[in-house]
Amino acid sequence: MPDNRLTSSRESATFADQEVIRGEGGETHQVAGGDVPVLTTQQGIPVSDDQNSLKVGYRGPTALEDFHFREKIFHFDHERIPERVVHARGFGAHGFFEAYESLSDITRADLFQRAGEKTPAFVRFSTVAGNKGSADLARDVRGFAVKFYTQEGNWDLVGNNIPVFFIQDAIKFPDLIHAAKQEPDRGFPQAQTAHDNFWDFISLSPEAIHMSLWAMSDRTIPRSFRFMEGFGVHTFRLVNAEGKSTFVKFHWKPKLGMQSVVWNEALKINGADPDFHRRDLWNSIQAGDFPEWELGLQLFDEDFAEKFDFDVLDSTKIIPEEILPIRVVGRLVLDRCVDNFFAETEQVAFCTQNIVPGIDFTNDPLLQGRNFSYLDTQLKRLGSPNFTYLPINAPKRPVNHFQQDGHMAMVNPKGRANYEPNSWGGAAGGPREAPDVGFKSYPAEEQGPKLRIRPESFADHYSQARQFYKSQTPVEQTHIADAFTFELSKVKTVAIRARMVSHLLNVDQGLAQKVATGLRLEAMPKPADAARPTKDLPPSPALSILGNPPDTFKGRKVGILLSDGVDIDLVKGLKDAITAEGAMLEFVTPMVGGVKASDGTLIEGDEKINGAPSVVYDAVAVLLSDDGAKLLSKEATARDFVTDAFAHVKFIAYNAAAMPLLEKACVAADMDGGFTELKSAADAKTFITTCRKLRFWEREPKVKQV
Ligand code: HDE
Repeated sequence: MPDNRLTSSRESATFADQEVIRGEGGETHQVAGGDVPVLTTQQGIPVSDDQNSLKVGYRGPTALEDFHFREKIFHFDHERIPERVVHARGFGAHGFFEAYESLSDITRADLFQRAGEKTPAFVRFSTVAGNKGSADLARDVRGFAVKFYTQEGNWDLVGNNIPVFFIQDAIKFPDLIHAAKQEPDRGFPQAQTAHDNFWDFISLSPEAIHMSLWAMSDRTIPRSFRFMEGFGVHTFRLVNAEGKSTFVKFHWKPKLGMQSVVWNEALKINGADPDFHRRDLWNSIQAGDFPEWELGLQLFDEDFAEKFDFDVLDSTKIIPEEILPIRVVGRLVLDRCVDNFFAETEQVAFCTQNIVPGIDFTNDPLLQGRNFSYLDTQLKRLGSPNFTYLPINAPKRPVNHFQQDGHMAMVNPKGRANYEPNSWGGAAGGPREAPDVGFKSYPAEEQGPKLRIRPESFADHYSQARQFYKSQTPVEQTHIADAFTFELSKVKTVAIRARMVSHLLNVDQGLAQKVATGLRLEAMPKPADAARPTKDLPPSPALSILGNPPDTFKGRKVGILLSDGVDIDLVKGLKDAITAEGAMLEFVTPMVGGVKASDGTLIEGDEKINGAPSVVYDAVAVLLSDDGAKLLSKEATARDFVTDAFAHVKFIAYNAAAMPLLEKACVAADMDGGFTELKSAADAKTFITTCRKLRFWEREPKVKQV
């Protein structure tokens, strides 16, 4: 019998697909589902009854001697470890880094020596301010932390998706984070900076203004981890075999280009699917659609550093790509999801101090502080200095040292020698240092008085903020003004709103005016006192997301709303066009069991209409029958599906029969170039080609009046 079903690109998992590996090995016994391992306690004692605790009498108290019950509850009670003090919510995946060329002239780091060499890697993406259980689409910086398991030890490049930071000196980090997280008296708001404490701190810290421009841009509401850039932020050093040092800034460029959502969409995604980003990464890797980034280096010497307008040790500044081009040297591919979230994503410990021979630090005061903080925090979080033995943290090369014992010591070398020098001779004496191959710090010359100062060269806080704003397209500039207006509207203290606007006056008069108007400030404040006047730097086009579109719809997802009786050829044509582009699709149906198409084919639903609002898709299609349109135009969730897609300036495909729904959703009278009518299957290709622009931005001024 022919299989009369049409499914989307997402195959549903069956129970049989799921690998059961818990408790592998040991004795087995027969149950209804087959031969399974015998359930045991942690001590390996076979368990006869896991449903009932041991009681005295039929309705009596539980006996203290019920070791199985006590062990089970005891372990459960201790399942949680402290969440990260920042970047608590994260999602990780495995992959590899592949070098395109040998960089042996610049660095002796092993992973950069041989073209084509692959180094295993683990990446954890995160939000900064929210707690572990917060929502993925918070307006926030994203962490982009990469652990490279090189043949000369682990190198952690613990970066963000924004190339600058809020503060210049690590000593301010606790203040910044306290101000950003929930207010201590009330414990809210969480996972958002739209509150008084945050903007109070920022408005009192001019050094934070540049990063606030980035934070209020669309960079902080990415569509997916897969469509984000990453940055090492600080200036690091690369050191070659001759000991020559070259300064470097690290960049990650997503192969599929950058993409963000719009703010109203972000708010709604958080409700519809708080796991939107992690689900997206998981699904794309499981589907074999492996996310990829290229590693780019900005390389420079002391001479460049001297001549550059800003201090290269100041993490609130970038070096524009137009001044110092990026050299692409390799790619990072994420091709494997974790087997166990806790063991890998939660227990992974990134430390900025983890560098390998050929890579070194600079005196960036933020980096210097980080080098203390990460190791320190891992001890608290993971509970023992032996966290380096956890498989996710262990180097993929042998380790040999004389450190020993401690909580949870899992790798305990044999033999007598636990110190050096010793006179036990040969292998019995244990490892010894190797001056020829071991890590050597770059012998930078340092001297001077001990001072608690901020260098003069760090004093210009506004010029690059202005440059960033000027580098954005008009649509992006509007989003920045809207984001400031939104966040400051949540600030109750009017003086703080005005103080922020006083800084924006030093960035761009027009931006300050838009925000002041948006807030209905009674009077425009005076510009904030500035240590340095704002320079009018030339725009850096590379800083815009919309100015650098991807020109593909690959990796994106279409939501197709269907009803019973839909024309099967239209559905097939659209599915084919989407698949040919390398994009994904989901069928959204009135009932999850699916719809019966015109020819009787069962089209299985991926989502029920109220479980998949259009915010979770990049573009939508509404393909209905006459009866289907009649039904769905009375269904609020179907109307929202269309209204939201329209408001979020998405491309919309429809068939003629769907018009009653478009009318009820109040979009029929405003149909614009973002709509494509699918008269026949051939029109689907036109629709997908149109979707490569990702959004129909021309519509935005028409749907936003306030
Ligand atoms: Fe972090 N940061 N940070 N940070 N950071 C942590 O370490 C810290 C900074 C970044 O997925 C903590 O393991 C200080 C810049 C990422 O596990 C902690 C300062 C950048 C992650 C810490 C900074 C980052 C962290 C908390 C100011 C971008 C998540 C948990 C000097 C270049 C890593 C942990 C993961 C995590 C300290 C500033 C990125 C407390 C003191 C700048 C991606 O140690």
